[in-house]
Amino acid sequence: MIEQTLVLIKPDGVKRGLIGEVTKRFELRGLKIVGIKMVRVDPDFSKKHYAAHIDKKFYLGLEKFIISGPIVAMIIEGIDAVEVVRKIVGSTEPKGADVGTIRGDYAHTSYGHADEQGKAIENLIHASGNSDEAKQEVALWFSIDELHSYKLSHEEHTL
Ligand code: IDP
Ligand code: MG
Repeated sequence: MIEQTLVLIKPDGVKRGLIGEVTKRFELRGLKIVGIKMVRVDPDFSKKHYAAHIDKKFYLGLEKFIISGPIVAMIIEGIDAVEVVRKIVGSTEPKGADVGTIRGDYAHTSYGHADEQGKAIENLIHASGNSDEAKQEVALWFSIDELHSYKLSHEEHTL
């Protein structure tokens, strides 16, 4: 199934200069970036995006983190893109994330360290967790006219 999913390069990823490294990984896998922009999130928008986490003990730290600098938001399209993108991104805690994933290659912080400091876990990337979340998040972050329809060269060559 061809799906669209939301990926955010969080403020830590932008500050680390990882925009190119992250987008490269999706592009080399053959996935298509159909929308991309740099944005600064405010507390109200954070509450919309992280609505499912508002009551969690780490929410305030998460909001502080997500509004702390510009974010690169992109919509990625491809076959089962939600699942494939989550695999490329790796598990939530960088310490335990598999080497070869973005979180496992470029970060190493732990839940324990984040909790000790009263901070959100800084894990470079957000990616929609499932198909329903992806549909909601694509609509929240991008308007129809910000999404583009085109063929990658490998799609043209297989026609
Ligand atoms: P995900 O980003 O892998 O989907 P979620 O459970 O949806 O993980 O959590 C959203 C974000 O909240 C995480 O990426 C991380 O930045 C932060 N977070 C999640 N759980 C904790 C925690 O226990 N302590 C601190 N921050 C957390
Ligand atoms: Mg999530």
